[in-house]
Amino acid sequence: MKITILTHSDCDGICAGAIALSRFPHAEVFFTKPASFADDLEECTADKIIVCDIALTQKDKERIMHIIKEKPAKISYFDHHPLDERTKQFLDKHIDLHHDLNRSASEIIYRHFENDIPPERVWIAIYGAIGDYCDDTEFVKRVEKDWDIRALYFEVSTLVLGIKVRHFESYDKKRDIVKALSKGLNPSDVPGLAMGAKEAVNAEFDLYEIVKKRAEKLEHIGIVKDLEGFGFRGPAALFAATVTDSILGMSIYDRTNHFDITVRTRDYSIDLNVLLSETAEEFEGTGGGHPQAGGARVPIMHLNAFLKRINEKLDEMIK
Ligand SMILES: [Mn+2]
Repeated sequence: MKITILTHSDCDGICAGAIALSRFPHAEVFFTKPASFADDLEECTADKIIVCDIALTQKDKERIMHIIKEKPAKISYFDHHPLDERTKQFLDKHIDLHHDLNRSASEIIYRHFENDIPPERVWIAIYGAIGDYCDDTEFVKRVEKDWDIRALYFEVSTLVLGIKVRHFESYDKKRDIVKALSKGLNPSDVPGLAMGAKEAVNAEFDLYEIVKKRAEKLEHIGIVKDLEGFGFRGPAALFAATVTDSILGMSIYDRTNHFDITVRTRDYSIDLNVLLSETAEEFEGTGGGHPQAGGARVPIMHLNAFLKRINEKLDEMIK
């Protein structure tokens, strides 16, 4: 039986993929992303397909449901991105669905396969959870106590930061990481990854200095625009909040007809997924993500109104 793992290429996706590969060592591993998932799923010829950490976009949802209906393959889907009720019901009926908004994809898939893989693979679940800011769960808090958490933090930092450097940009290099983790190796065992993490952390501290000079405050939002180094949008957004002492930070890029906005918050009582998806929609844009890490695309002409509306909503929230 041919088994294919389709997973996301960020830390959580790599870890979830490694857990799947640990369970099915002969499977093929392919990386995908929300924008290309429909094509990748359609082209997949495996008898069994395991999908991890891929959000279903509004745009492709109907097409994906159609593909699922037509495909004879057994599909398992492990994910934590928002899913509307109708799509969820469809998936529940037609595929093996494991969905939970409050846990990382890595935790979801680990808990599903935990009796069929070595117990030490729980480390990978913890790396994925921390990498996606989803470690504040009862499960992660409990298992973290079984290990030297400082060593685990070293490993997750190696992975999260190491994959940011050019050497690990390619899917082939990321697949090597998935294979290594699935066999019980740690991120720091992957040749070059720890040095890559050091390189990335240097770049991140340099970025902090740049953000400190360039960030501007617009009421509750710290903003940096068009920074060089597109790969550090999350930290840039967070630093913009920090250096301006704002609730929210945004890293904004001009994309000719729209703005690409990465958002982080320092106030964990705010749900960025809800805030960004609802507000972006008011201005003909799209937005969303996770409670503490999100993004939006907003048409050029609506940016100021979008920011004003976010500030109004934050005013209400902090009252
Ligand atoms: Mn994830």
